[in-house]
Amino acid sequence: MIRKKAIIFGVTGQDGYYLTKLLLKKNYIVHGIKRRSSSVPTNRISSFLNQKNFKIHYGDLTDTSSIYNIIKIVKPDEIYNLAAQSHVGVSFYTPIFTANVNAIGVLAILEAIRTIKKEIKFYQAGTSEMFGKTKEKFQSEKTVFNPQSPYGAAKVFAHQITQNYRDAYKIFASNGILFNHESHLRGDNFVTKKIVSSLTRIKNGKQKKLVLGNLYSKRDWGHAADYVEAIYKILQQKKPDDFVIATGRDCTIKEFVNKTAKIINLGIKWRGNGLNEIATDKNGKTIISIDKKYFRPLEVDYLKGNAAKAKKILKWKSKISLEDLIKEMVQNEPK
Ligand code: NAP
Ligand code: G4F
Repeated sequence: MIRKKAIIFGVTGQDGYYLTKLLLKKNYIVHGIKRRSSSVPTNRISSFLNQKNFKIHYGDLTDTSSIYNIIKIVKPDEIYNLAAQSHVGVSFYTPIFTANVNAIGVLAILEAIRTIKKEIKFYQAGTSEMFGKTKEKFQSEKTVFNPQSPYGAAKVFAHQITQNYRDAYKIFASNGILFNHESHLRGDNFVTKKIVSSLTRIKNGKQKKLVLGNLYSKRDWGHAADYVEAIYKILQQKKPDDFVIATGRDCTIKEFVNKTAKIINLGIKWRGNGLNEIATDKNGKTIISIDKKYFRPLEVDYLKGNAAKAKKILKWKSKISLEDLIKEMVQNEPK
């Protein structure tokens, strides 16, 4: 039996873990690309490191030669580009690095595919951040992009250059437009992980306070394990295309805090507003407060996706509820 070969850029990240697990289960040979500077040991993927169908290569999306060489050596059937400077807030501090990785890095992969082997199928990890400020209640593949950060703007370039290579060179290049998806493997500085970890530590007497930014933006949160199934399906279609992947539910940051507090049985009461808003515990002690430093120069106020196209064509829908996602995150917190 001939096994399919896949390259995953961004293998050490949250989605990298879930996608590797899925592809290994489907009998792929997976070539994961990690940076020299990736954390050692690569915690999320350590369980794959001794599997014979999993191979690691050093590479960096800012180093075009490394991308070219890996693709030339492996000549994979599929490439999944999950690599990015993925933090929207950080992109305001590192805009040029973010653009180099998230925009030019994608072009470098496409150029390598075009010159080495045009039959390689390519997946680009696009994002709901590309919609940015929008008037549309539900965002779909037809919604106009209006990004509000260097991160979002770089991802729009990546999305459009992927479409451009598809049209110009007939490369099987597809974009996912994924809304927020989380898990216990989410990076510590994203808001869901920060809330779950901090409230758990507060409950266990290991932390005094959780400090947050904007409590009132709305996000459409799903589970990463569900979303990598959609990513895989996108590359198994007969023709390349772009798909919104979302749950169709929205929730504010404050509602997420309340749901988490309820799940871990931590009684909290809110009072005040703006920068003075706080939450207290049952003894009246402040356990949540707000700091300006976590606000962004521009905010994306609400995101809620319409994944009807994915449901119809990919036969995909989100299966894990927000409550179950939070429970899974809580259960995996250190005791
Ligand atoms: P993540 O956990 O932050 O992982 C990002 C990955 O990119 C890591 O493996 C990181 O490697 C790698 N990376 C960063 N800079 C790189 C560079 N210069 N060269 C090569 N690799 C580099 O992100 P995620 O949540 O798994 O998301 C995966 C992708 O989906 C990202 O492109 C993100 O922008 C996009 N996305 C995510 C969401 C979401 O809600 N999670 C939604 C929409 C789109 P290191 O370990 O070396 O840092
Ligand atoms: O968790 P966040 O940092 O995620 P954000 O900005 O929505 O981006 C994530 O989802 C995108 C998909 O839409 C991905 F493309 C991207 O790679 C990333 O995975 O922030 C969520 C919301 C924001 O409105 C932010 O202002 O939470 C608000 N927030 C409030 N306090 C905070 C905090 N965000 C963070 N990170 N930290 C806070 O203390």
